[in-house]
Amino acid sequence: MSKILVTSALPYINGVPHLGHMVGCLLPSDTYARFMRMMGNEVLYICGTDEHGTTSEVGALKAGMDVQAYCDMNHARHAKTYKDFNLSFDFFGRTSTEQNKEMTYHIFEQLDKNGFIEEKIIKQVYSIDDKMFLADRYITGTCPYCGYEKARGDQCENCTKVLEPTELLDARSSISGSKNLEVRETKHLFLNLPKIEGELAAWLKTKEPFWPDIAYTIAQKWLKEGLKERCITRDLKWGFPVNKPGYEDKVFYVWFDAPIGYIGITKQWADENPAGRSWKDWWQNPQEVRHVEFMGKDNVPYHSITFPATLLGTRENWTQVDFLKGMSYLTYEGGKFSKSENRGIFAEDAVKEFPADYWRYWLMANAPEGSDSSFSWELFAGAVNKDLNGVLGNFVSRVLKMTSSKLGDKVPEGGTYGPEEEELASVLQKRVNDYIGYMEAMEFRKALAELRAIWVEGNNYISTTEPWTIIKTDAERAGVVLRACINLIRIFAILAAPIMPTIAQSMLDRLGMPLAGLKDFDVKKEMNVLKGGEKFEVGEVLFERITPEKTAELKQKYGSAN
Ligand code: B3M
Ligand code: ZN
Repeated sequence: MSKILVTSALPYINGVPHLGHMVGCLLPSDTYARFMRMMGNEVLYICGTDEHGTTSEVGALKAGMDVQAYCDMNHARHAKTYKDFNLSFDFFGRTSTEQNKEMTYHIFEQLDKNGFIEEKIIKQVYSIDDKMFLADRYITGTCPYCGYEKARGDQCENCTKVLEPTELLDARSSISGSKNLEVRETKHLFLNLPKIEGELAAWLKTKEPFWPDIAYTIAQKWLKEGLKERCITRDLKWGFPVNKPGYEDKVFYVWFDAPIGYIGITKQWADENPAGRSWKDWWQNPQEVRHVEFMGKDNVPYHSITFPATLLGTRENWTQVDFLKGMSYLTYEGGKFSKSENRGIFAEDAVKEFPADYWRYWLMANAPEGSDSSFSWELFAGAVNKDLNGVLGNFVSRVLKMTSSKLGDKVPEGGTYGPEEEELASVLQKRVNDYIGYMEAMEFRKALAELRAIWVEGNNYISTTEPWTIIKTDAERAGVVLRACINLIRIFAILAAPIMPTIAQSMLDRLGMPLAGLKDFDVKKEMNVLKGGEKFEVGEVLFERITPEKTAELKQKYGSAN
């Protein structure tokens, strides 16, 4: 048994998670955590809301709320959505806690002591009316290159040019609209990344054979371009006040304390559940812990460069990321999800339309692993109707209904498996091994294709053995076939459990069987778990079909691509 620490990028508190966020880190991490538990490992799965930064201040301002109250409200909203999606976090915490503050202070002090912190004076735009320095993206103005009037201070969305906020014409605060702006000098702290670059590159090299391309290439690109010093403080009120004399009125930059949040949240988990739990067993135990992280590709640089460098600079024995699964983006009908333009389905609405497992299946089967993938209502309805309802659901109801009507509500007894069942077990064993291999490697699209192929084998078996025909002449043989099929229902449930936990449970409940593990999964043995005589229930249909009318209605309701 190994200790596996699973983390997923910590979602920003002010954002409303859409399907892209779900599939970009949350669902893959949950699937992996569930799978690794079923493989008999000791798993700790940690997540939480990322709460600091200007966006929280601005969000609270717009909502007319105090920032803390705004974060409390949104934290609860995130937690509910993830619960509805059945994410099996061991703990869902927050980055704004005392525990994280303590951890952030400690790490900063170590970095400072070891000479990795520099002081610099920089120029920033100050809004006199807002009484605050403005982050680059909170300055709006006319792009000097293309004339676009709503260019942001960091980049023009229209011509994609990267800008300095001082280049904007007719610049104004995005918060109040005030043009009463001036450039002021301000003193900040920087993390000296160039100083640790060599050490970081050597560390990264040890990951090369294991990390998926998407993460490794991004990290290498950053190193190749050469690292720059990174400002880790901000002139804001919402955040952890900097624990260094002369910086009391500044806070740490959100990207400094957010990844430390994984550790702070683990400490919160240990503090709130003191029975033998220690955060150090997970975070200061690199020899025994394998740390696997999941995130969208935009977050990869922070987790492969900045945060590992931060931990290296402390000169302490931290658990670093061992495997970084970077994901591409999911688009909505080929375009961007946008709350403000009312386009795309967001997670909290998704579970109101269909059970979470429908989404979990579709999203994982179409996970944007190598490149971006696109959600469309037709594709979604197609998968629910064909794969879930047509292949899996049909198999389950056909087998249970037929057995019940022809032979009664008990698993058929008598007779023994013959060559057909031997053959089925060996075909399935190969597929199961592949499925488990893909899940271990976090190649989710391939894993789900294999899972579906396993269900198809069940359908092929019942079509070729035709128990409905042989029952007329050989009831015992028909009973053997149906017993094999009922055992397959249990096997299919166990295999599907990391992806569709509720459906899996419902399948097992019909058979009165508990969930079992996946370690050393032996199909032949598993096909003999239900020996005959056990009571079962036919139950309701597992999946509802989605009609073309419903599909059209959903498209209308959630918008189509622009
Ligand atoms: N909150 C960005 C995001 O949600 C950021 C991740 C933090 S991980 C420590 O995509
Ligand atoms: Zn422009």
